[in-house]
Amino acid sequence: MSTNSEIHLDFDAVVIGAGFAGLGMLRRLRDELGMSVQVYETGDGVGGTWYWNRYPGARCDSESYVYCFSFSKELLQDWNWSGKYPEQPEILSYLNHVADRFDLRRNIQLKTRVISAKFLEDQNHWQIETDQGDCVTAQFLITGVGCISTGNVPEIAGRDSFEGDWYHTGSWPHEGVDFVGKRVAVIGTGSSGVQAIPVIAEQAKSLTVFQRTPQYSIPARHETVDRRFIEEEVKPNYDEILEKARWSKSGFPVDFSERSALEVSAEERQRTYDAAWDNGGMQFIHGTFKDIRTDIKANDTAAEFIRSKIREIVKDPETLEKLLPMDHPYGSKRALIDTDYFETYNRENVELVDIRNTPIQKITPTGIRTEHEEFEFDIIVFATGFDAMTGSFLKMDVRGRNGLTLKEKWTDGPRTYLGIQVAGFPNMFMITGPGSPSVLSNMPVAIEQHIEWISDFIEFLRERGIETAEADVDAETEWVSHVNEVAKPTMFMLANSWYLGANIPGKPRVFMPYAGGIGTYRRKCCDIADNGYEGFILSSGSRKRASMAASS
Ligand code: N01
Repeated sequence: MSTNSEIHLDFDAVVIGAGFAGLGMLRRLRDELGMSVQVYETGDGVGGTWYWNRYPGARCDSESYVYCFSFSKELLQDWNWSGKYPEQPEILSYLNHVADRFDLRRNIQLKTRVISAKFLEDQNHWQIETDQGDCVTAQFLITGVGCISTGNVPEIAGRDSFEGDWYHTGSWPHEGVDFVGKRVAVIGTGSSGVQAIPVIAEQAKSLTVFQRTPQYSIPARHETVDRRFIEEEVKPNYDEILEKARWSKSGFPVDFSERSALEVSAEERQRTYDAAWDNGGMQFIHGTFKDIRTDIKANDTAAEFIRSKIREIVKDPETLEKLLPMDHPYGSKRALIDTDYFETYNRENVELVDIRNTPIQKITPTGIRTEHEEFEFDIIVFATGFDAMTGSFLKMDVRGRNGLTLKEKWTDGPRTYLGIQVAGFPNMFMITGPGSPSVLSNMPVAIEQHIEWISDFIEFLRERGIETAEADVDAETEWVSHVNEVAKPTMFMLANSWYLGANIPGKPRVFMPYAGGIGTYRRKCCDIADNGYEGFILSSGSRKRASMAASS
């Protein structure tokens, strides 16, 4: 309902997605800013990534005590993780607990996909439509659609002719999959594949892994959580621990090494790598040497160490040869940690097919045919990743000023200011959008930084009666070149990875996340806010707005 002088909006803000980002944003806007908020979520439950990714072995690579929200001291003290790394069912329970504890569900509409969002220029607000027939208006549109949430099932010839069952790791059936007695294929050896393969191998009659790129991976050394560490060292010091994570390079409260791999003796280097391998986890990439991500010679020392470990583990010489990563530096693709990944290839029921040398020709009704062989399967698992960072945005019809679509705007790759806003799309805020550290950080730390910064910005706008905030196109251009500059000297540019969009045929090859570190990025965001939100065009419209009171 609108009149010339007054516009009635359905909501102050619409949030898309009910994962970590959407839940946190809803709580903050509704309970701290008193805004009316509607969340739309495609799934029939909350949880985002952790709702969909239920494949066997799914868990997070961040240690559990830092994979959480930090906004509630009581929540931090009350919640007890059971594993060193949080497992998917437990993360999902945690997010459901958050939804219940903070009474979030009443503003979340499940089983509802946002199909379009249009900025109505004459009225300075967004109109959002869903696949359930909703058509609502809101001053702010906030996306919490996830960075790795639109699955990539490659269009291999004959894919739809397969008569067995097939699954993508990113949309796993809730009732689970029974592999017992089954001949199973897994295509893909990224984070998902490396986690799923050892677990599936234990259950299946046979497992054939189709590998395009061999991986570097470090043992996770997953175990039950160290209760003494949590009760005596973490819980009493949570504030300091989380503050350290917030200003760190990658969202973890760890000390990064200041030593160069090239300035220590070979013995010292070996000792350092051995200790990190034995301790397991991300310490190998963060805590060994400062230059393994920036200097190819330093990187070679780490890469060769990992190859030496793979050689120690894998017994069959032919399989070993296929598993040795030789074509890209360590850490140029997402760093992996695993549980018995390489050991799994010593099992009698596991076979590895190198599809670089013998590409898949087609999927047949009964299995997979490569150039050299025909395989029969009951189940094919696609662990083939995601159309990351932009896929979930471009699935929706998002239109800004002059009817420009986000798809048109991002034809040559995503363009954003801070990974938070897009010029020409006023009042649309992205939580962990392309151009922000997001996937290069422990995700909850990156997500919360955006939730806080965006909601502070919205509060600033509301207090001053400013109707729209919009990234300035020059600020956006500068940010895009800064993101590129920062990525240039890193190893990330030396591999075909989803960070670069290289996994999706036809996707522009652009490095999408900000590689300068979450702490540095946070500082930049704070400075921009302190300078009156420089780089944003702020406009006060002439219309009076009557918005709903905070949701009841
Ligand atoms: O996907 P990926 P993912 N034919 O893109 C192969 C997060 N995550 O789901 O390397 C054959 O990494 C592809 O080969 P190549 C994490 O950020 C976190 O595993 O492109 N193969 C690769 O081997 C992660 O990085 C956690 O040559 C094809 C695999 O499939 C991100 O999600 C757990 C192919 C895809 O690997 C994505 O991980 C899980 C094709 N056409 C995920 N297309 C944890 O925290 C692709 N591949 C533990």
